Amino acid sequence: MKVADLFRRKPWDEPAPGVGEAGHAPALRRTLGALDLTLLGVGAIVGAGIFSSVGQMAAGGPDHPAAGPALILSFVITAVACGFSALCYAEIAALVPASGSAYTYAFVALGELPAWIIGWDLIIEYAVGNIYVAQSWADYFRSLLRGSLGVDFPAWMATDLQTAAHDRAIAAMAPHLSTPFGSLVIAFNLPAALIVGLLTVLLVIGVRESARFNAAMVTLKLLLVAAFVAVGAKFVQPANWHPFAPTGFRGVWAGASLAFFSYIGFDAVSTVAEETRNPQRDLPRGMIASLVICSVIYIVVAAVMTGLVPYKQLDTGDPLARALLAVGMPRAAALMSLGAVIAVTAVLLVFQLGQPRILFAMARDGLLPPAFARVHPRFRTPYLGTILTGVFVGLAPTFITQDQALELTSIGTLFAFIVVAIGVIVLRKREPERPRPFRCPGYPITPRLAILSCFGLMLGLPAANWWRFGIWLLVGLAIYAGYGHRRRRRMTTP
Ligand code: ALA
Repeated sequence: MKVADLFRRKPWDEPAPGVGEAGHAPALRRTLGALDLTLLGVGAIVGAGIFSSVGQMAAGGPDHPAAGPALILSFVITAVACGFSALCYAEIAALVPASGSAYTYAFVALGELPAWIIGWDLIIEYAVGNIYVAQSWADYFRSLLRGSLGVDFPAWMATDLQTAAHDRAIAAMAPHLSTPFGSLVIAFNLPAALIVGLLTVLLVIGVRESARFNAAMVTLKLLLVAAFVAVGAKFVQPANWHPFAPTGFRGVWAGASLAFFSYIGFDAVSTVAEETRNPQRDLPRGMIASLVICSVIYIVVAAVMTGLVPYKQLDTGDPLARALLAVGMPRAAALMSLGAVIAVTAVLLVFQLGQPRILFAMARDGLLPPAFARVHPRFRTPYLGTILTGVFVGLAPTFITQDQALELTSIGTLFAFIVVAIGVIVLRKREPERPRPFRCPGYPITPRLAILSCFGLMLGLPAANWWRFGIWLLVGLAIYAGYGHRRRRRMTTP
């Protein structure tokens, strides 16, 4: 293995490989515009973070201090950090409007090995992140069933093996886990598998159809968030905002790091570059607009939520509903469970959409098996990658706990954001003349601030995130040495 090979860069004007070759359909179908992209961004962003983890951010947890009402400030800090990154993404996505998002940008700017590392890392953001999101969906779905129909979905069909084994170990009897088959530990997350299965079918059928479904989900979730703000604002007690930052800056920073999860998603817009009619104009628009819209929503929701009840009461998985219940609005509270199911459905959809497109780009470059680069002859979607991602994300909640999935997601995404900002700086130096349809304002300060702020947020994450991430990268490097590097397509450096 020659060192120069590891840093061989992807040529700029290389025709999309596989196009027209046997076994490949012509190309993905270009049907999306700026509005579709903005809605896909909002679809991916507003989800489990604001409907659920936001409570623990405010109230604190075993491994992080409470942000308290200063959660509002945490959301502002993270919005600014993501803003720097979004501007970097916008520049590089318009410059390299190809499927694959940060993977492709790293290949063009830095070379094969960094690209592989980022491609592997993006699996954490998309597929592993969606394992967490699918489990959250199952939880909200069960509480919606309980709250609206009084039906209890059996716990043993909506859990994972590790949690089930743990529950049995600490309780001689774990009645909620007993099955019609006796005391067997049967743990499977059926709701998670079903929703992922349904979305996979939709995604195979078409990107246009998927974008329409997403638009409907986004409209509904925005209406429900607006309902929370409109109803909640009437009951805000400014006294609840004191003390504003109960654990000082430490709490605000930990809150900002955890809030990062809620912002993940604007970057997912870049994965549909090859399905966008005018990617150089619309990718920057979609990413920046979705981030701005969601930042405003988050800051307002955090202000209302922490104004409704003392922050310690928010230590729950459904803080928006809990806050409305506390002020005597049970109907509005029940609507929040519906809002969570709808919001999280869209998040699942967009990340299930993005992952196969990254695998598609990697397979097209020969770093992954060619099956991932197959395009369906009629639907013009990367169907095999979509189905494999669906099977992986649908079944993984049986083996991986929610915490384990969550602990990888934010750190992996922050790492990708850092590499994108580095890519912007490197390409400005290496290719200064190349026309840039979108130029990151404030260059070179903005990408540097993106790197610094993302690294700062990484430092604020609990330690378990770091070692899990290290192990993930080592496994990825082993696969690269054993498969990707040997099988990659021959390419010439530009
Ligand atoms: N931002 C997405 C969410 O909060 C991942 O669910």
